[in-house]
Amino acid sequence: MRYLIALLAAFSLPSLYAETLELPQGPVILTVSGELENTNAGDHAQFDRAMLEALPQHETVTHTPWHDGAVSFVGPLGRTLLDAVGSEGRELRISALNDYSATVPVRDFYKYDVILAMSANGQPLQVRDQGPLFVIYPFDQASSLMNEVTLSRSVWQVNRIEIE
Ligand SMILES: Nc1nc2c(c(=O)[nH]1)N[C@H]1C(S)=C(S)[C@@H](COP(=O)(O)O)O[C@H]1N2
Ligand SMILES: [Mo]
Repeated sequence: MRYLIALLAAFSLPSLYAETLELPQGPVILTVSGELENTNAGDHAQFDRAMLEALPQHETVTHTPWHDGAVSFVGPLGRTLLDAVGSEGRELRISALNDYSATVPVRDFYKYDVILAMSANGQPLQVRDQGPLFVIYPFDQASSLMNEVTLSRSVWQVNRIEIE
């Protein structure tokens, strides 16, 4: 009997972890597609602002080439988002409202505390100030990040991530 229970537990646990995402209630600001397990809109994962704010938040205080002085950015870590959607990929195609896009290795999100910034100095990032989402690397923690490759991966006005 104990074996049977262990066996049942072993087979039912994985389905508990194949999470379903809640449905966005407000405007969708981010759509994640591609190699992911947890979806809520066909084979995509859609997020409104509240869903992204409900994820654990991370603060990065850093200078950037686009701001005067150090700025406090807050948003979910990139790897937190990848966990939330059950990412199974190695590369991210991160696209912006203006159709700019960059390919970012998933590795970057584990090696560095890269966030999807939703606010700067306590103010929500509006589209006019490069929101609603801005990929922010912790430049001040590792000055080697201030290079053309990382800058090109610092996509602002992000609205889509394709996991490859
Ligand atoms: N949405 C968006 N993000 C972007 C870009 C862009 O054109 N649109 N340019 C990228 C590139 S190639 C670089 S080097 C940096 C710096 O761009 P800037 O020199 O125009 O400020 O932002 C990156 N993020
Ligand atoms: Mo660039």
